[in-house]
Amino acid sequence: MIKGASRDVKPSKIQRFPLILDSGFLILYPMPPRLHRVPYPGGTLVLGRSTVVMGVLNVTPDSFSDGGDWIDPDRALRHARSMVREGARIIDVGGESTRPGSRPVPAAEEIRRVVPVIESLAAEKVLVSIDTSKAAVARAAFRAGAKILNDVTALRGDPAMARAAARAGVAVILMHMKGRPRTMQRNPEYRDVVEEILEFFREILRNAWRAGIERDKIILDPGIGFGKSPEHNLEILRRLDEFCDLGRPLAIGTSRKSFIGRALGRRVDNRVSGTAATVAAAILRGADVVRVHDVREMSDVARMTDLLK
Ligand code: HH2
Repeated sequence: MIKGASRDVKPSKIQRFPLILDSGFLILYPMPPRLHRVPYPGGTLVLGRSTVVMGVLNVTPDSFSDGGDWIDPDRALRHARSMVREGARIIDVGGESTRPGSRPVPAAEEIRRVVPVIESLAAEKVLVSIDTSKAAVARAAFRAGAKILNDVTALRGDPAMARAAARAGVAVILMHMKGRPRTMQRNPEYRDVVEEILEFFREILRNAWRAGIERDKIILDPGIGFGKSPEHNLEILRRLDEFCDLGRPLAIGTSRKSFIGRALGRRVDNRVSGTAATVAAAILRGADVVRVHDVREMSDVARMTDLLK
């Protein structure tokens, strides 16, 4: 129970807790955990009970933290299997880096990288998401067995994407990005970063619905590091609970990102502890899915943090 004068309580908190007025004081009771059932072809992802760990599989030569490590399909598969053993419930397969300054990859090349890996994982009944913003790549990935679309452009990168996702009936992760990867880190500015992302989410939820994507299939992601300064990223994480008011589950990808390196003075291969702190904080403030590279460590963090909610 939280007690305090009404002026101390932010509107977003009031919406989430039933309250009783008691002589000028608010008495706030936490609500039971929110449960979301997110359907995908052939199954349902239940979110809100225990945190879902999404393991990152970058089949790219140039990703910011593991570029080139998994470009060979056999190595990629072995790595995906070990992430599943270590606790990943989703494997997020990507064939194009979106790191700051990166250049787009032709669709045919992206398809060549991701499809064989997705086919093998799907045959092993692994739940796969495809990290792409190109409709042609998404369609090939759905045919190969991917059940979730993870689009860092939130359906704005390719006009054919919304329809491709709606037709396939996949679950969809829609991420906020300000600008484009090539230029997004050049001095990003916001009036209020959380308010602007909330407005963006409201608009893309409407657009997705108009395109025929049911609301219950959508997971939202504020896009840590995508057109944000280190301070913006910290503020998003401090105020993550404000996104819960939209009534959709939240995914978050802080893993090994540069704001952690900046805060701690650590290089990309030495950010596991910093990532752990961000994952725990995000879970306590409402994250349902955590997108991570270090699956063994972050599965422990998630399980332990779930017990502390
Ligand atoms: N971050 C990256 C890529 N895809 N998808 C979602 N939903 N959320 C994220 O935060 C996110 C994402 C960037 O990380 P990574 O894939 O490791 O690097 P790269 O883009 O260089 O391949």
